[in-house]
Amino acid sequence: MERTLVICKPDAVERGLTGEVISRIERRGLRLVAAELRTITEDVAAVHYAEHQGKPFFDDLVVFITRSPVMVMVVEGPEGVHKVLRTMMGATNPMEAAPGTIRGDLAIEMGENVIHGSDSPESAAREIDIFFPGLS
Ligand code: DAT
Ligand code: MG
Repeated sequence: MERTLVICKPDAVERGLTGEVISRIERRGLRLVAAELRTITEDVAAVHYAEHQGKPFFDDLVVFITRSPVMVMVVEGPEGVHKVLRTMMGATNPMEAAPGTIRGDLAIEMGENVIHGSDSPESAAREIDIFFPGLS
């Protein structure tokens, strides 16, 4: 089994889409290990998005992810679950996300793309430890 970190971003919570996102994850056969509505601080955002520090969109990303509560979740499934989640999420830019994916069905703007999912098992372990220490 493998665990990955998923975040329903502020736009998703504001639009009442957390149920839709969680429902898709559960219907796929994946299991929630932890889930909590939290407001991410600037410091935690900077650690979580450390790989993007210095990029032109970094400041906007931090403003966005800290603007209102998010639903942070640890999701468990078979080995490779992070890839399953990434496939379900669709492309980073919702304009390019395939229909049937979460972003392809529920989003249109790059800056408001509904969901975060870890991009590797190493990222998953690092990110889970930020939000739910001990659960990776
Ligand atoms: P993903 O969320 O698909 O893992 P990422 O890790 O490359 O994508 O980027 C994190 C978030 O930053 C992404 O969800 C939206 C934003 N972002 C990425 N690239 C961007 C860009 N070129 N312009 C504006 N925002 C961007
Ligand atoms: Mg990423």
